[in-house]
Amino acid sequence: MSARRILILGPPGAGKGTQAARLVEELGVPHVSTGEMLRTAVSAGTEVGKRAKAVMDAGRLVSDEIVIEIAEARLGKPDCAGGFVLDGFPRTAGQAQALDAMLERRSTPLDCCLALTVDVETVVERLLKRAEIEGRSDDTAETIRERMKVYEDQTAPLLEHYRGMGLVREVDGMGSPGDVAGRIGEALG
Ligand code: B4P
Repeated sequence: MSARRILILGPPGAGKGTQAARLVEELGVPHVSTGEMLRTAVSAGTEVGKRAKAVMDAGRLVSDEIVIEIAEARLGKPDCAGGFVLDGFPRTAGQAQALDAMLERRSTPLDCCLALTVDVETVVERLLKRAEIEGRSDDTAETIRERMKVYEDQTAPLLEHYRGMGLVREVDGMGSPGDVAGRIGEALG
Protein backbone atom coordinates (compact mmCIF):
# COMPACT_ATOMS: atom_id res chain seq x y z
CA MET A 1 0.00 0.00 0.00
CA SER A 2 1.91 3.07 -1.17
CA ALA A 3 -0.77 5.75 -0.56
CA ARG A 4 -0.09 7.63 2.68
CA ARG A 5 -2.04 10.85 2.26
CA ILE A 6 -5.59 9.63 2.08
CA LEU A 7 -8.95 11.37 2.19
CA ILE A 8 -12.13 9.44 2.98
CA LEU A 9 -15.35 10.95 1.62
CA GLY A 10 -18.86 9.68 2.17
CA PRO A 11 -22.22 10.56 3.71
CA PRO A 12 -22.78 10.60 7.48
CA GLY A 13 -22.71 7.03 8.75
CA ALA A 14 -20.92 5.67 5.67
CA GLY A 15 -18.19 4.31 7.92
CA LYS A 16 -15.56 7.01 7.41
CA GLY A 17 -14.52 7.11 11.07
CA THR A 18 -14.67 3.33 11.35
CA GLN A 19 -12.50 2.70 8.30
CA ALA A 20 -10.13 5.58 9.06
CA ALA A 21 -9.39 4.01 12.47
CA ARG A 22 -8.39 0.74 10.77
CA LEU A 23 -6.31 2.43 8.09
CA VAL A 24 -4.27 4.54 10.48
CA GLU A 25 -3.43 1.44 12.46
CA GLU A 26 -2.21 -0.30 9.34
CA LEU A 27 -0.29 2.66 7.90
CA GLY A 28 1.05 4.13 11.15
CA VAL A 29 -0.14 7.64 10.27
CA PRO A 30 -2.45 9.96 12.27
CA HIS A 31 -6.23 9.99 11.99
CA VAL A 32 -7.34 13.56 11.32
CA SER A 33 -11.07 13.80 12.05
CA THR A 34 -12.58 17.28 12.25
CA GLY A 35 -15.72 15.73 13.83
CA GLU A 36 -13.61 14.26 16.67
CA MET A 37 -11.67 17.49 17.12
CA LEU A 38 -14.91 19.48 17.32
CA ARG A 39 -16.48 17.03 19.79
CA THR A 40 -13.34 17.30 21.96
CA ALA A 41 -13.62 21.10 21.85
CA VAL A 42 -17.31 20.87 22.86
CA SER A 43 -16.53 18.55 25.81
CA ALA A 44 -13.67 20.79 26.94
CA GLY A 45 -15.94 23.86 26.75
CA THR A 46 -13.43 25.89 24.69
CA GLU A 47 -14.49 28.99 22.73
CA VAL A 48 -14.54 26.94 19.51
CA GLY A 49 -16.57 24.24 21.27
CA LYS A 50 -19.14 26.74 22.49
CA ARG A 51 -19.57 28.14 18.98
CA ALA A 52 -19.72 24.68 17.38
CA LYS A 53 -22.13 22.85 19.70
CA ALA A 54 -25.48 24.29 18.60
CA VAL A 55 -24.50 24.03 14.93
CA MET A 56 -23.48 20.37 15.27
CA ASP A 57 -26.60 19.49 17.26
CA ALA A 58 -28.71 20.94 14.44
CA GLY A 59 -26.88 18.75 11.88
CA ARG A 60 -25.43 21.75 10.08
CA LEU A 61 -21.81 22.49 9.22
CA VAL A 62 -19.52 24.42 11.52
CA SER A 63 -18.15 27.50 9.72
CA ASP A 64 -15.33 27.07 7.21
CA GLU A 65 -13.30 29.61 9.17
CA ILE A 66 -13.25 27.48 12.35
CA VAL A 67 -12.84 24.13 10.65
CA ILE A 68 -10.07 25.25 8.29
CA GLU A 69 -8.16 26.70 11.21
CA ILE A 70 -8.30 23.51 13.28
CA ALA A 71 -7.53 21.29 10.28
CA GLU A 72 -4.55 23.43 9.23
CA ALA A 73 -3.18 23.41 12.76
CA ARG A 74 -3.49 19.61 12.97
CA LEU A 75 -2.01 18.91 9.54
CA GLY A 76 0.92 21.19 10.36
CA LYS A 77 1.99 19.00 13.30
CA PRO A 78 5.17 16.95 12.74
CA ASP A 79 3.38 13.59 12.99
CA CYS A 80 1.48 14.39 9.75
CA ALA A 81 4.71 14.79 7.77
CA GLY A 82 4.72 11.11 6.82
CA GLY A 83 1.05 10.96 5.87
CA PHE A 84 -2.45 11.07 7.36
CA VAL A 85 -5.98 9.82 6.92
CA LEU A 86 -8.41 12.72 6.60
CA ASP A 87 -11.92 11.92 7.82
CA GLY A 88 -14.73 14.47 7.54
CA PHE A 89 -12.61 17.25 6.06
CA PRO A 90 -13.11 18.84 3.58
CA ARG A 91 -16.92 19.08 3.54
CA THR A 92 -17.40 22.26 1.46
CA ALA A 93 -15.85 23.78 -1.68
CA GLY A 94 -14.15 26.44 0.48
CA GLN A 95 -12.57 23.77 2.70
CA ALA A 96 -11.41 21.80 -0.35
CA GLN A 97 -9.73 24.90 -1.80
CA ALA A 98 -8.03 25.61 1.52
CA LEU A 99 -6.81 22.01 1.74
CA ASP A 100 -5.48 22.07 -1.84
CA ALA A 101 -3.60 25.30 -1.14
CA MET A 102 -2.21 24.02 2.15
CA LEU A 103 -0.95 20.76 0.63
CA GLU A 104 0.45 22.55 -2.40
CA ARG A 105 2.44 24.94 -0.18
CA ARG A 106 3.99 21.91 1.50
CA SER A 107 4.43 19.93 -1.75
CA THR A 108 2.49 17.06 -0.17
CA PRO A 109 -0.45 16.35 -2.51
CA LEU A 110 -3.17 13.83 -1.66
CA ASP A 111 -2.46 10.32 -2.94
CA CYS A 112 -6.04 9.13 -2.99
CA CYS A 113 -9.67 10.00 -2.24
CA LEU A 114 -11.66 6.96 -1.10
CA ALA A 115 -15.34 7.51 -1.85
CA LEU A 116 -17.50 5.27 0.33
CA THR A 117 -20.87 4.51 -1.25
CA VAL A 118 -23.85 3.34 0.84
CA ASP A 119 -27.60 3.35 0.64
CA VAL A 120 -29.35 5.99 2.70
CA GLU A 121 -31.69 3.66 4.60
CA THR A 122 -28.79 1.57 5.86
CA VAL A 123 -26.93 4.64 6.96
CA VAL A 124 -29.91 5.99 8.90
CA GLU A 125 -30.22 2.62 10.66
CA ARG A 126 -26.52 2.66 11.56
CA LEU A 127 -26.73 6.14 13.02
CA LEU A 128 -29.88 5.42 15.02
CA LYS A 129 -28.13 2.36 16.43
CA ARG A 130 -25.12 4.49 17.35
CA ALA A 131 -27.52 6.93 19.07
CA GLU A 132 -28.62 4.08 21.37
CA ILE A 133 -25.04 3.04 22.14
CA GLU A 134 -23.12 6.32 22.30
CA GLY A 135 -25.89 8.88 22.80
CA ARG A 136 -24.29 11.37 20.40
CA SER A 137 -26.47 14.48 20.45
CA ASP A 138 -26.47 14.80 16.63
CA ASP A 139 -27.78 11.27 15.98
CA THR A 140 -31.53 11.97 16.24
CA ALA A 141 -33.77 11.05 13.28
CA GLU A 142 -34.39 14.71 12.46
CA THR A 143 -30.73 15.73 12.65
CA ILE A 144 -29.66 12.75 10.57
CA ARG A 145 -32.05 13.88 7.80
CA GLU A 146 -30.57 17.38 7.93
CA ARG A 147 -26.98 16.00 7.84
CA MET A 148 -27.86 13.91 4.76
CA LYS A 149 -29.26 16.97 3.01
CA VAL A 150 -26.21 19.04 3.90
CA TYR A 151 -24.01 16.23 2.57
CA GLU A 152 -25.87 16.10 -0.77
CA ASP A 153 -25.84 19.89 -1.17
CA GLN A 154 -22.35 20.76 -0.01
CA THR A 155 -20.07 17.73 0.24
CA ALA A 156 -21.11 15.32 -2.55
CA PRO A 157 -20.09 17.89 -5.23
CA LEU A 158 -16.49 17.60 -3.96
CA LEU A 159 -16.34 14.16 -5.56
CA GLU A 160 -16.26 15.86 -8.96
CA HIS A 161 -13.41 18.09 -7.79
CA TYR A 162 -11.31 15.07 -6.76
CA ARG A 163 -12.39 13.09 -9.82
CA GLY A 164 -10.99 15.92 -11.93
CA MET A 165 -7.68 15.45 -10.12
CA GLY A 166 -7.76 11.71 -10.88
CA LEU A 167 -7.79 10.79 -7.19
CA VAL A 168 -11.15 9.09 -6.62
CA ARG A 169 -11.45 5.37 -5.92
CA GLU A 170 -15.01 4.29 -5.20
CA VAL A 171 -15.50 1.67 -2.53
CA ASP A 172 -18.76 -0.10 -1.72
CA GLY A 173 -19.41 0.71 1.95
CA MET A 174 -22.13 -1.92 2.46
CA GLY A 175 -21.56 -5.10 4.47
CA SER A 176 -19.52 -5.60 7.62
CA PRO A 177 -16.68 -3.23 8.58
CA GLY A 178 -14.26 -6.10 7.76
CA ASP A 179 -15.73 -6.52 4.26
CA VAL A 180 -15.39 -2.80 3.61
CA ALA A 181 -11.82 -2.75 4.94
CA GLY A 182 -10.96 -5.59 2.52
CA ARG A 183 -12.29 -3.57 -0.41
CA ILE A 184 -10.34 -0.51 0.72
CA GLY A 185 -7.18 -2.62 0.84
CA GLU A 186 -7.83 -3.71 -2.76
CA ALA A 187 -8.58 -0.15 -3.88
CA LEU A 188 -5.33 1.09 -2.40
CA GLY A 189 -3.44 -1.74 -4.04
P1 B4P B 1 -18.38 13.47 11.84
O1 B4P B 1 -17.77 13.13 13.15
O2 B4P B 1 -17.48 13.50 10.67
O3 B4P B 1 -19.62 12.47 11.72
P2 B4P B 1 -20.25 11.50 10.61
O4 B4P B 1 -20.33 12.13 9.26
O5 B4P B 1 -21.51 11.01 11.21
O6 B4P B 1 -19.30 10.30 10.39
P3 B4P B 1 -18.66 9.27 11.39
O7 B4P B 1 -17.27 9.13 10.93
O8 B4P B 1 -18.83 9.63 12.80
O9 B4P B 1 -19.51 7.95 11.26
P4 B4P B 1 -19.13 6.61 10.57
O10 B4P B 1 -19.57 6.87 9.19
O11 B4P B 1 -17.76 6.07 10.77
O12 B4P B 1 -19.09 14.91 11.93
C1 B4P B 1 -20.03 15.25 12.94
C2 B4P B 1 -20.44 16.73 12.82
O13 B4P B 1 -19.29 17.60 13.04
C3 B4P B 1 -20.97 17.19 11.45
O14 B4P B 1 -22.36 16.91 11.28
C4 B4P B 1 -20.65 18.71 11.50
O15 B4P B 1 -21.61 19.44 12.24
C5 B4P B 1 -19.33 18.78 12.24
N1 B4P B 1 -18.18 18.75 11.29
C6 B4P B 1 -17.24 17.75 11.20
N2 B4P B 1 -16.35 18.02 10.21
C7 B4P B 1 -16.74 19.23 9.68
C8 B4P B 1 -16.26 20.02 8.61
N3 B4P B 1 -15.19 19.65 7.88
N4 B4P B 1 -16.92 21.18 8.32
C9 B4P B 1 -17.98 21.58 9.03
N5 B4P B 1 -18.50 20.86 10.04
C10 B4P B 1 -17.90 19.70 10.38
O16 B4P B 1 -20.01 5.52 11.36
C11 B4P B 1 -21.35 5.67 11.73
C12 B4P B 1 -21.85 4.48 12.53
O17 B4P B 1 -21.96 3.33 11.71
C13 B4P B 1 -20.95 4.04 13.70
O18 B4P B 1 -21.76 3.73 14.80
C14 B4P B 1 -20.24 2.80 13.20
O19 B4P B 1 -19.93 1.90 14.25
C15 B4P B 1 -21.28 2.21 12.26
N6 B4P B 1 -20.67 1.49 11.15
C16 B4P B 1 -19.62 1.90 10.41
N7 B4P B 1 -19.35 1.00 9.43
C17 B4P B 1 -20.30 0.01 9.54
C18 B4P B 1 -20.58 -1.19 8.81
N8 B4P B 1 -19.85 -1.55 7.75
N9 B4P B 1 -21.63 -1.95 9.20
C19 B4P B 1 -22.39 -1.58 10.27
N10 B4P B 1 -22.18 -0.44 11.02
C20 B4P B 1 -21.13 0.33 10.65
